[in-house]
Amino acid sequence: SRPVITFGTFDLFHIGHLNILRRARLLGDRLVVGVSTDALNHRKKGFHPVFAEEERMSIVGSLRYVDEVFREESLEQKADYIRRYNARVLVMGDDWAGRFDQFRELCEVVYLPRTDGISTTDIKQGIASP
Ligand code: C2G
Repeated sequence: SRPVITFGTFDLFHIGHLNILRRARLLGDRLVVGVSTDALNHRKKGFHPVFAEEERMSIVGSLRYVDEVFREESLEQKADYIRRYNARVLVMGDDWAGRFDQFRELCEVVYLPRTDGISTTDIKQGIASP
């Protein structure tokens, strides 16, 4: 089998999120998604996501492209997660290009182009200042 793994916050779930998960799933026969915890986001970005981790995990876990979700507790545990889920491919959007190249000794690493013109940050700004 050929499990694919990817990671993200997936806050205010939008079409860019759906596109990358669909394309990630096509690179293997099973997709496992690490959803960043509220605490990890707070550490990483300095604020909490709009939607709580339980809600973000439920949304991502209910998609037809997604076979399994787990909590991504720390950015530094990627190698552990790759091994635990026996991932053959790590997929990230190309905003992360080059950042995960060290995992090429464990699995393939693929950066997919992001969907243009949409982001959680833009959605939040659009709602705040219509
Ligand atoms: N994404 C995309 N197109 C967009 C927006 C996001 O392809 N318009 C992709 C990102 O490149 C990422 C995934 O969707 O691969 C999730 O994006 P975020 O929720 O912003 O997650 P991020 O903060 O990048 O978290 O360990 C890494 C982190 O957990 C990644």
